Amino acid sequence: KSSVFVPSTPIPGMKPGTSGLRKKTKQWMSKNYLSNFIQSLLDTANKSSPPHEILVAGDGRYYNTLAIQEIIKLCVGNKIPHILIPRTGIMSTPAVSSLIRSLPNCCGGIVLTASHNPGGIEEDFGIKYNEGRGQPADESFTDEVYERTKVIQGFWREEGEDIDLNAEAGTKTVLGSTTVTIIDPFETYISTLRTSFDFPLLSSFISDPRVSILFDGMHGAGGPFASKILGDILGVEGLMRCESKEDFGGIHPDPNLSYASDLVERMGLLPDGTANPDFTSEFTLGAANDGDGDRNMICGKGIFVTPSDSLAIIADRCECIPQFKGGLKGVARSMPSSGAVDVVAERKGVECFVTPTGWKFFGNLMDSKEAFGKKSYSPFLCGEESFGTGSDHIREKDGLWAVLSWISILADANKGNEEGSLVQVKDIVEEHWKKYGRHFYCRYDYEGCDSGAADTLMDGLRELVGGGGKAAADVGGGGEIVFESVEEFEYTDPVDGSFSGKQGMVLNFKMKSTGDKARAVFRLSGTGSSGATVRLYLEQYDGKNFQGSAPEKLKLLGEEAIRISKLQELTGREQPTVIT
Ligand code: VG1
Ligand code: CO
Repeated sequence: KSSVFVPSTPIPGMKPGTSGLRKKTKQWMSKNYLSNFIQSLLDTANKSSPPHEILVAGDGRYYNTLAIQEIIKLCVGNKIPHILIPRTGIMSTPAVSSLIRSLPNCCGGIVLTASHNPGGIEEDFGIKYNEGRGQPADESFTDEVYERTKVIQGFWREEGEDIDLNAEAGTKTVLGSTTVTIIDPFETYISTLRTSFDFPLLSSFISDPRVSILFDGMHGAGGPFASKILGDILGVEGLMRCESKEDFGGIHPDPNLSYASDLVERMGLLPDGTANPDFTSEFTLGAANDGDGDRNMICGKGIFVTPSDSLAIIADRCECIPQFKGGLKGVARSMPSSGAVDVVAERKGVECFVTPTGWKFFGNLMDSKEAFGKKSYSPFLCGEESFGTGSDHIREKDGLWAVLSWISILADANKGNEEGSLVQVKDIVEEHWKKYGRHFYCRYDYEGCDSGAADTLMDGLRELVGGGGKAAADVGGGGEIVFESVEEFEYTDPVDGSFSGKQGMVLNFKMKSTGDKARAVFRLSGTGSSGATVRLYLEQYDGKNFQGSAPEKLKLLGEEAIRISKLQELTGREQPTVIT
């Protein structure tokens, strides 16, 4: 057996999106598809520094095991000295990031996941690459991979025995000039979380008989990690759907009001996120993770915490988390996320960045000092409206980290409260709104739209920039919501100067009676595997009235945005697929 060069020809459409390349599983399984992409990826990684050690892990979805076995053969063919595989082949994305960071010789990780997209032979599979600091590959890297997929002539491969993915951690197999080592998926990540949080404090709070926590793993990669950390170590009893499954039990593993409906119901909530007047939940905290364990949804008894509010509240109270004892130095949010965290940062005198969608933009800010010799923003907090929250303990969003942050906040709010009734999530959120005002927020997703129609919609909005089309857009509007302007969001990375254009169209509004600002943002999703998903993000600040349902409050704004963008005429959609 030896390494052979297998001739192949370029396959179109291998352009990674917001977070890796996502396609239908069957496409990945078609001839040379996986091999072409992996060879292009290894060639790109090889350019910066020849890969010495690579981690290969996935979220456990259908094709995970087969793909790992094939990628090993390709890595052996490419004479990569060392490959690390977690036992079972399954690791959450945050655990991957933390492990890469802990290994001095590891150049990166190939992560087999389509994250929150459904899994199975008829559904989605995907591949992401995380670089040596544990961060998602940046645009220059993924652009380079794409360029190579367009000219590839073949790939290196070496036939060999399959690796036993259930072997004990530490088991080594030598294949050609490569050593494959099975490693423990949990160890490093658990010790990272132990340095971020006060585990003894958390477990003593959890053991309080008044406290009860419900966690939904959505049958994703976060499940086994939650069982170990929340269950075995911290004593949480309410664990649901924590065994990972190849098809996520047939569900859409995206923790939001629509797709985590069981949890939402058990938390005493209606599908629009408001309290169910006929049902009081027994749970203090409810949380869910997505397919690869990097997203989180947070609910309390009868209250849903929007991800943007969750970030703002964690920022406001972060000093109760050991990681932030020294004081918060920087925060960031993706542009479509609400401005709730901006207000907290301003009051705390902490620098606040607004970045394009996707976690890769946070990494440079976190590493500004170490990797770029600039000012340090550590400890750093960041998040996205798409149920992503995290910090610089790793370089990915982290579903479990967010849950532990909320348990820390609850424990702190109940310090010294041994007998009375518990301070609940609802109390914490309402107190926050009282202090800072409320950023009402929700998102409409229109999935599976025609790509041409979606592009026309965005182009139409682009024409309104600069006020040229303002008069036209105003016709039929008026009333309480006054349309002000349209702008296109672009970003120049303050650390390395790289530029990202076309990051979303922002429509600015003002409320006539109060002068409060409102905003509607349009973006096309970069994580789908077919067609186009139009996302419409709605946000309205209210400094006085905090009560009520966000979708209800934002209905008028939504109608205005839909009218101005001509969404209905262009896409033929009467209703969004998902409101969250
Ligand atoms: C979506 C979210 C974005 C998130 C990305 C990856 O991207 O909007 O905030 O970073 O998914 O999340 P898009 O381009 O579809 O809007 V994950 O958990 O799927 O890796
Ligand atoms: Co994810």
